[in-house]
Amino acid sequence: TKTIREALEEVIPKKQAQLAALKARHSQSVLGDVKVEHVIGGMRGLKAMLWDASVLDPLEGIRFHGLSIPDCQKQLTAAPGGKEIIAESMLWLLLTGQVPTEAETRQLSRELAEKGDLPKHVIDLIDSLPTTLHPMTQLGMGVAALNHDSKFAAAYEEGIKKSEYWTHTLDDCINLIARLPALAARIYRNVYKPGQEIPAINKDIDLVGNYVNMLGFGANHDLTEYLRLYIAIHGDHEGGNASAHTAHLVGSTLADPYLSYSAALYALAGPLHGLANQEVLRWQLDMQKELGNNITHEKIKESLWKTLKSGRVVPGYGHGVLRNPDPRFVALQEFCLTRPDLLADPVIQLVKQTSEVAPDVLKEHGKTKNPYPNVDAASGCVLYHYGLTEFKYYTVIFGVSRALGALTQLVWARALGLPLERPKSLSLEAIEKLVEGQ
Ligand code: CMX
Repeated sequence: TKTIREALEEVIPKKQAQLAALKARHSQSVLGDVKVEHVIGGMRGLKAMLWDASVLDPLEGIRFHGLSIPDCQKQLTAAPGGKEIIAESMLWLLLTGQVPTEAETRQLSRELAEKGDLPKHVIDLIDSLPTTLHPMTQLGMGVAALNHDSKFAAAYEEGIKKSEYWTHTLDDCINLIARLPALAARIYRNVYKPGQEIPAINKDIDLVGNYVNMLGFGANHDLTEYLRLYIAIHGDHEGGNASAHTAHLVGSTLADPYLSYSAALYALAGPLHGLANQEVLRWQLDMQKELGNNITHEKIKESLWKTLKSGRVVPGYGHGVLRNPDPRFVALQEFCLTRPDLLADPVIQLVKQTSEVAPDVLKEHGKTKNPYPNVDAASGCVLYHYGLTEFKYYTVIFGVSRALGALTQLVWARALGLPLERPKSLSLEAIEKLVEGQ
């Protein structure tokens, strides 16, 4: 059985050769035009980043090295006694481009469990924070403080060759992914369940199994399965989204993976990005309170218009790239459809009913380019059903997940020797001058 490092050692030279050939033959080939709308419009659609592990098609959604979410559900290893994809098999796929064997997946689970304990200074730091500090702020601080033990930073200080960057980056990325559950669980316990003892990491189970144990929900098999699926399918969403892009940008300065991912978490903490999953549930619960019993499509429609007319966005709908319902939303909805207790839950029913009404309302409203639900429309309500009701915490779970993709790409950016990112900016006057007479 190969280790993840051995698997990478096999694929890296091939990818390096592929990149070298592309550079030699096509450095000056054109991929598209840069228009003024790109410069003033958040760079939507501008092809300007290399990101190999996943590609987002506007109509069919995300593919991880060519595999759709249903493909992954068929091909990637589940936990013993479980059915859903686990984080380790997704991480292996993202990093190597290969579907791991069951033995490889289990070996990676063990490696992560063995490396999962937090150093004392991080425990002390997190325990010293006010419980009123947003859990995402705490997560970013804890991740940054883990850089105390960065192998990359230490090796860089000693002086290493560029060709060795990736191996130390890999050490840090694996250590960080391993430690995120203990960090995220500690934040949850401090803020919401103080005074309870956190169970030790079980070396024989998977990353998310341990995470759910440490959160205090280990006895709930369905929640554990849900979080396995959730964390696997939130793992990567190509490179241009704000959190992935931030990790990539900061990493390009050769700041170590802890600092790079800490910065990414603060991008994820914005309401237009990861914080939306906290917003969605709050908004749906307010809607439920407002509409009372016997909620009809008509009543939901009125409530949606109320949100829109007050100048707010409908959280959980729309997307920077997608132009169809998000297949991650579909996968999470399907999880609900197979479980009668979830189907009977009024909040889950409301989320489903809202997804039947909102696209037409948003089309009529006429602003958003994508009137369909994104993943955040569904993700929180299942957590709520299973008793993880603290929705300020939901983005933290997203943050545990997104590490899989963002850190994968840091390893690859260093393996491929990608340079410091430094696009050209222009003043308004400079843009006017350039376009005059065109
Ligand atoms: N409700 C109301 N209006 C919306 C909307 C929504 N859900 N989504 C987009 N719009 C509006 C935009 O605010 C924009 O209006 P203005 O021209 O007045 O500024 C207009 O439609 C065009 O926007 P767009 O090009 O369709 O969308 P963007 O690429 O600019 O933004 C996103 C994408 C996700 C930020 C936006 O759809 C949104 O705010 N959605 C709600 C928040 C949300 O669900 N975020 C989670 C996204 C997934 C994730 O990253 O986690």
